[in-house]
Amino acid sequence: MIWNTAAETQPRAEREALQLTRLGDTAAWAAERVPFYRERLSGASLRSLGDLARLPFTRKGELRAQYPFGLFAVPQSELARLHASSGTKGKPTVVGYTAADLDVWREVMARVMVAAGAQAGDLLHVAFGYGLFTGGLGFHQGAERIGMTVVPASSGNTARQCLLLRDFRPSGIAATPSFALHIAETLAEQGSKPGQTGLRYGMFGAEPWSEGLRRAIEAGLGCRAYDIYGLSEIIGPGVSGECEARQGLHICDDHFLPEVVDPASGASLPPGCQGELVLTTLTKRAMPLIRYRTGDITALTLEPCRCGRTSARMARLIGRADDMLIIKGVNVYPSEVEQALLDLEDLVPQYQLVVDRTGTLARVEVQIEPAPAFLERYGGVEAGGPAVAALRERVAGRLHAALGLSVDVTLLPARTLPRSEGKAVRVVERTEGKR
Ligand code: DLL
Repeated sequence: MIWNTAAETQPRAEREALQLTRLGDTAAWAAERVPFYRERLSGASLRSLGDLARLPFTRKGELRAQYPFGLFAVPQSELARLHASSGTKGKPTVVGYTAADLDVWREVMARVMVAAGAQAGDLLHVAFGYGLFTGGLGFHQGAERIGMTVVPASSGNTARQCLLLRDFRPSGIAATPSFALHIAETLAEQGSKPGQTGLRYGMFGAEPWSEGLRRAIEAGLGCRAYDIYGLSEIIGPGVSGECEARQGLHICDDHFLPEVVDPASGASLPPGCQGELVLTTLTKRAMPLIRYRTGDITALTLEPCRCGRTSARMARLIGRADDMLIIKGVNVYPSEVEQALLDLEDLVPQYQLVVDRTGTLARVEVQIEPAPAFLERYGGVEAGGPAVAALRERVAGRLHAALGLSVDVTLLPARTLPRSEGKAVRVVERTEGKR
């Protein structure tokens, strides 16, 4: 199903003409109303979409420097809503929406949710956090626009989430993939079989997740899992999402213009090349952003999709440029470790990477938990024994083959790794003397 056929299947040439007109309007709007952009855009001529590459980037640090309201293009009285990014360091990045911006957000959410199978009349369980984080309210408003029945469960309280899922029997669920997995694990512990909740589709995002995790969630919840991407600075969830084909995420590119650049040099990269996603808002009024460096690593394609949508698509993210670890000179994204591990039967699909930079060379320890069936068969990990040692070897061998890197592997007792109720923390730094 397609939510907005006219917009989503618009021929590419028409789409690009619309993008150019909207880009000109956005640049003029920003230059006129935001001092930060006035100088940067002075003398800019936007005769073709290619001219965009000559404009300066906008970076996260510059947004922080304008805290809280310095980048707004409308007075506070014209703002309908504020949200803030979930960053953990220092002050949050504040974003604002006019009433018209909220309408755009509902529209793009409706598109990505319908692409994942959402329909009017369905019951939707929203287990993203509600509040300044854009996840909960973003899905909530999209669901209302479609005409769904929303259960605003928010995040946390996993036992209660399981109770609601069993008793209300929603058609869809929206959550971070790590929280969805935690819910699936808890349902299994309570004796529910996958499929018993009646879920048909799940919409997951807000953090990187691998195909292996997708399979684990689908097996655990008995539903099809779809990837939805977005970031607060641009709008929240709804920038892009997968359709039935699940061959990349369709970008709502009549509202957000994508580019991919080399993260080091900033040079534009052609379709198919992996690099940093840069987004320009085309319709946002409260906080237009021009060439925003998302920090997210992906590749674009303009190839037609079998679903009929004509938008640019982005590949599933492998992670953020700043999540990349450099271990013994090898570049590693946590999602690559996840992908290598999740197909191993004898493990639960949970892991943590402990990075130790206290020595001269950074080391990484991969902490994992054996599956309950394995523990039952061979006893706890504390007991040691050849089966535990063999499993450790197998994991180390798999990681070496996938990453070209020797890592220390630690098997932990059941339920020791922290379970996530929002965005999972996969990488922790070991400080001296602390294990
Ligand atoms: O996480 C918005 C969102 C909510 C997206 C719910 C999808 C679902 P922020 O808190 O500003 O906004 O974090 C944005 O999260 O730059 C990516 O690094 C990461 N991210 C978001 N979606 C995905 C995804 C929300 N599908 C940051 N896959 C982004 C991988 C994702 N990473």
